[in-house]
Amino acid sequence: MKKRPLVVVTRRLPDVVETRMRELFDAQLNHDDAPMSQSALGEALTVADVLVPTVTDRIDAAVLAQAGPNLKLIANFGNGIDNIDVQSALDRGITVTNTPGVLTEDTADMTMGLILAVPRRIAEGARVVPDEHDWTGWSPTWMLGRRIWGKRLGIVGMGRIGQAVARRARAFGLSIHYHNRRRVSPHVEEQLEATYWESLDQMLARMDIVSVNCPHTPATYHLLSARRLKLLKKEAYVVNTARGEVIDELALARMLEAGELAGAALDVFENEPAVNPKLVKLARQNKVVLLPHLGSATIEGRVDMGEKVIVNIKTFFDGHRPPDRVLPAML
Ligand code: 8YV
Repeated sequence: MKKRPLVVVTRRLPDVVETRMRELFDAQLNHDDAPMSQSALGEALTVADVLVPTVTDRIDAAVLAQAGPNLKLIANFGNGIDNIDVQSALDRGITVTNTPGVLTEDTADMTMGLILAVPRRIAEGARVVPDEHDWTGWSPTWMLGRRIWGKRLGIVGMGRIGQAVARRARAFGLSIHYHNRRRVSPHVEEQLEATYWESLDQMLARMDIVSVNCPHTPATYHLLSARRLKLLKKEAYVVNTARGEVIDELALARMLEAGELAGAALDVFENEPAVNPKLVKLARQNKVVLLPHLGSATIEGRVDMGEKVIVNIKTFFDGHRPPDRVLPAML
């Protein structure tokens, strides 16, 4: 009988996923879910055939240098691969896979929630009834927000998630604008009634709401730099469910503090789990809504992600190309 691959999983996964992994592989699971240190990751790589990391693991060149001869596959539990030095892995002959597609709709739902949250003061309003005993009742001029319908939404990154956000946003009466490395097909543009902006700078200057939906790569690091953020209208809102690194977080916090933007709703941060204290203060003042990286946090989504990881490992060890290989062109 063929030896079962030793699969090291760095974090706790949904029960059904772990059970299936135990059935198929020699699975080394993380029962107490404590994040692994860099040295623990390095040690795991010396023995593993497969590593299953998550966004909380930094699989950098130093960790990869400790990889033993058996390590053939890094099957990331997650879509984003910025937690892995993929080039170093590929140079060592290690295949890398991710979990695209299965978290698109959940992340787009959360993005839509955040698009509504700040202008319509949802998080702020939700605190009034339970926390403040002095709600004296409805008033025509109390807690007024801003209308969503008829506003311009600028999507930065029109991939799967960006398009899923656009589909939802159209139903809310937003007009769809986007910037992307490559223009999407005329068919998709037509379906979404989306306007393409080749110049990100020009788009930013004209939007009411900007949603970041691109991956974090060397090319998108601080894509929304201090200079670009300054191009936004004072009445604009910024939403980010992609990666914190795409926005210069400090510059954004400073502008919000100075009242140079209407608000922001962020699900991701530059140095997770640390969040810029200025943003935390602004959240207490109800100028921003901050979520703890919940974009894909549904039971269904996490089970589907686990299923993808399993299929990637299984096909790889059955001698096939795993369906979600990360290719150099994607970096
Ligand atoms: C996941 C994500 O929670 O898949 C991604 O890229 O950002 C998240 O939704 C995380 O990556 C799991 O590793």
